[in-house]
Order: sequence, then C-alpha cells, then structure tokens
Amino acid sequence: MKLCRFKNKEKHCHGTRIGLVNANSTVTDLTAAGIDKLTRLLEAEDPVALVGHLAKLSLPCLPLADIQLLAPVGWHEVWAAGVTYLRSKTARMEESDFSANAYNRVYEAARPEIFFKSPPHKVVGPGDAVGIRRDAKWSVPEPELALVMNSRGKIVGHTIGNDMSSRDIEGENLLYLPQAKTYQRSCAIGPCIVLGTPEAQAREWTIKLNIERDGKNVFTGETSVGQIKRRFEELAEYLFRSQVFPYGAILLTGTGIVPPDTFTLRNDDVIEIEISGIGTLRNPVVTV
Ligand code: DO4
Ligand code: MG
Repeated sequence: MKLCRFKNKEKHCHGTRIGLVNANSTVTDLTAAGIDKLTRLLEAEDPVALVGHLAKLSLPCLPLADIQLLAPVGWHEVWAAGVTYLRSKTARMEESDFSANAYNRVYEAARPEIFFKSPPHKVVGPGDAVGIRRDAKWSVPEPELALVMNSRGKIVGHTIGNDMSSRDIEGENLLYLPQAKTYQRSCAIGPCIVLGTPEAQAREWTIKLNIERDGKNVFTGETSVGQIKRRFEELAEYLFRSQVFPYGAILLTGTGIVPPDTFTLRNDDVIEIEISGIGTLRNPVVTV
C-alpha cells in the first residue's frame, strides 16, 4: 500500500491532497474522504486497515500523469542515522585521518550516530532540485531507506531519502557535520510511503543509485538494505529516547553506496535513487 502527497496539475485546483497510489498508475484521492493530512493515517491504530477501508469507498481516481507528487512528509522532523553500513565507515575513515577513530568507534558502539537532518518544510519532493553547497568542493548524494514513525515511535512505513552531503566539509572536522549535512535543499524524500512492510521483508530490498550528467550516466551503484548493521527498531528506539515527536518522525537509515573519491556532483546533474518495493526518487541538482 503506497501513500502519497500530491497536488493537481490543473491551475484552478489548489491545495495539497493525500492519495493512495494504485498499480494501474492512478491515485485515489483520500482527501475526498476527509483525510487532509498524512498524520491522520499514520497515527491510526492500524493504518493498513484504515487505508484498506478507505480504498473500498467510491472516491475520485486521477491518472498519475495529471498530478504533481510532493514530499510525503507532514509535520515530521527528519533525522538521519550514520555509519550503519561497513562501506560508509570505511569511506569516512579514508576521508579524514582526524575523525577516523570516531567513525570506527561509532560503528561498533551500542549507541548509533543519529543527527538532525531537516525540518519538514525544507524537505525537497520528487522532481524538485536538491542542493550542493557553493562553498563545498566534494558533494555527493546518499541514497537511504527512510523509516516513517508515528508519535508513539512505531515504524508504520518506509520511503526513500537522499542525505545530500558535503564530504570535504565533513572530512575537515567532525564538528562541521551539521554544515556538511543540513543546508538549503540538502534533504529529499519520496516518492511515496509504503505501509506495513515487516523489517525482514524490507531487508530483502535493493537500493540503486544512478547519476546522469548531460544525458549520460556518470555513476551507478547498488547495495542491499540487508547490509544495514542495526535493527530498525533499535534505531527508532534511540531516536525516541528523551525526545517527543507529536506528529511522528522520519529517520534515514544511512548510506551503503559511496561514489569514488574523484567524483563530485555538479549543477544540473540528475540523481535517481531506486529502492525495490518503494519506487524511484529523481531530483536534479542545483548549487545553493
Ligand atoms: O557521520 C557521518 C555521516 C554518516 C552518514 O550520513 C551515513 O553513513 O549515511
Ligand atoms: Mg547519510
């Protein structure tokens, strides 16, 4: 079951709506049944049963081609876990002598690395531009599975996140991490939230990253969700410790795909992240 936020492409139709993405490339308009916020579904005792019930009503259906998908984010803060894949640990230890020991230790430690990534209103949706910092020399996308949690800390869905990162700034000094990770257009989420997938099934999914420049592919990488070192509930539990998220939260689970050190993103590149079981998140790149 895939939920989306969307607006109608028709000029006279205003406002954002919540939809159910159907297999025949249409979207059922759940806002016509009074669902005006994603949170209303995600906070339900059983979101899958509620959406199943709504799907049986006779609601308007729109072709996907007639709507614009928006980031499937309500008032959720977005956070991110780091160094959850061996590949990420190795890459960051190579990136910085200064911080190598810290990365090594956090990979093994009981407490995961979790950092604040984005307030909801700054999240970039499908098709919108993600940013590379104008003062960075080495910028990369980080394609990550994202956990969608309700206010009770329960994982109710999964989506795709791009944790855009400035690796030279992060590598210079670990204390620069917030500047390397959180800046204008540094977080993309979408295209939809998949409800009700058990962790064991999500761990079978593959994550693919493609980067295009001038219509040609300049990088392809692939990993599997199953290589994430920590259990999803463990990550969610740490995020919710001594924290309150009245509208729930989204947690990116870390990257396992790292382009070669010679690669940096450029203006007008196009980033495509595909997670089997969810879909594809595609964003052009702009310097901010
Ligand atoms: O500590 C650096 C960030 C790690 C990260 O974002 C990742 O592993 O995905
Ligand atoms: Mg990351």
